[in-house]
Amino acid sequence: MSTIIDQNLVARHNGQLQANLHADYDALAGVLSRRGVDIETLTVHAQQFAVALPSWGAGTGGTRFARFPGKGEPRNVFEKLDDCAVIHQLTRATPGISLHFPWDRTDDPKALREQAESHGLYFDAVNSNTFQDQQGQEHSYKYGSLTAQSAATRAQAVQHNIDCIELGRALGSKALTVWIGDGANFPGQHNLRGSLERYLDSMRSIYAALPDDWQVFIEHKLFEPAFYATTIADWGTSFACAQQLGPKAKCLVDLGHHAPNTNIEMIVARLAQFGKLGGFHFNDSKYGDDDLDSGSINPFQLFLVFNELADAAQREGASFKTANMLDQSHNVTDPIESLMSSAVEVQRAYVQAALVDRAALRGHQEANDVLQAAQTLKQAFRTDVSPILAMARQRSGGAIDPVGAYRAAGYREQAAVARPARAGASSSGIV
Ligand SMILES: [Mn+2]
Repeated sequence: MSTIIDQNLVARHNGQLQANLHADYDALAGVLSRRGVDIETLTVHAQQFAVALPSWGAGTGGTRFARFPGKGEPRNVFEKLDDCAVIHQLTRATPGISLHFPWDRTDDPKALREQAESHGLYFDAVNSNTFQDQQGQEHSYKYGSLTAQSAATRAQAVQHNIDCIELGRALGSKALTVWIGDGANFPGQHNLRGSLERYLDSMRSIYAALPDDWQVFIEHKLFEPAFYATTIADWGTSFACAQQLGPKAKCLVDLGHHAPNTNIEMIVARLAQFGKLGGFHFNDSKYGDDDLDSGSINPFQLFLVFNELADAAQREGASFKTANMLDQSHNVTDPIESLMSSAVEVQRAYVQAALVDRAALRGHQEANDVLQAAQTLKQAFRTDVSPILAMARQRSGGAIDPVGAYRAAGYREQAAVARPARAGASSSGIV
């Protein structure tokens, strides 16, 4: 596997942190051992974790008000791939990349796939985009895409999704994620039921184009850009549509796409129970679809989501799988640093969830010992598993301190020289 940052530099950086890591790891091993937990099992578990990177997260996203680009931002999908390779090299937790078309469209998918494979990367779900108009496009999506009143507009949106499947096939992807901004800004703007009927009709055509080993993920979002009634606004609508479409259709949960205080872990449990949990877009939010770094606002919620995933995995065994992806927009940080930090935070929740004593939890639940049940979860959440994560990274060839190693390597400074900014070259956004 070829690496972008010199592995000797990573090894030297790790060397400086080695002694402290071993001391912390040994101390944690002792704590866990008193609880009957083997730290080595958890470290192997951590090494198996993977979350895919959003190609669009490699650049500065901006808000509805402004975008303040950073230095050395990737200007095309090949440069995005390089940044993703750096993130994976240092974290060893992000081997997948989720592309967004047409932002990441390439006429040479073979070259893109070869570049990815040379860095040990693969392509996770591909995302279609019918929430904005592209240059030269015949029909506008101003009044909707898959739900548009105009049959020609709907057909164009369906064809774009089919094109995404074709390009995804060439890249080795196995899933298409569909998020639409369709909806209404005014009561009466459209017929609420008619809009969903047109959506289902369009999705049936997309579903029919899926290869046998593919899935389609329906991503719901409460509001924005439609501020009165979004067609696919909630998990109930998403679930109903996935049921209507068939076994290859599943629901995708973006953590930021719910009303404040929504019990997202319960949505996860429901979708898992009924076999319709397809995957995630991880991020965090305070007010709405803020697309903040994962775990930066509400790490307990992230832990509780993974607690449900651990429960589902225990019930269903190896057949239980979800497509896990990050989906963030970085406005004030270096996107590479944010994505590395987020990958580690999601991995942290994954390991903490594995620490939950499920037999004890079940016992407390059955005995109605509410306090001890809550404490069982809290004990796992309160455990600082950082030494396990760092050890897992190091053993897999990554960095004990990914952000520290990244800064020491001077990657951003080199990218700033190699990638002079071009007007309009960035393709990042909030999705
Ligand atoms: Mn998303």
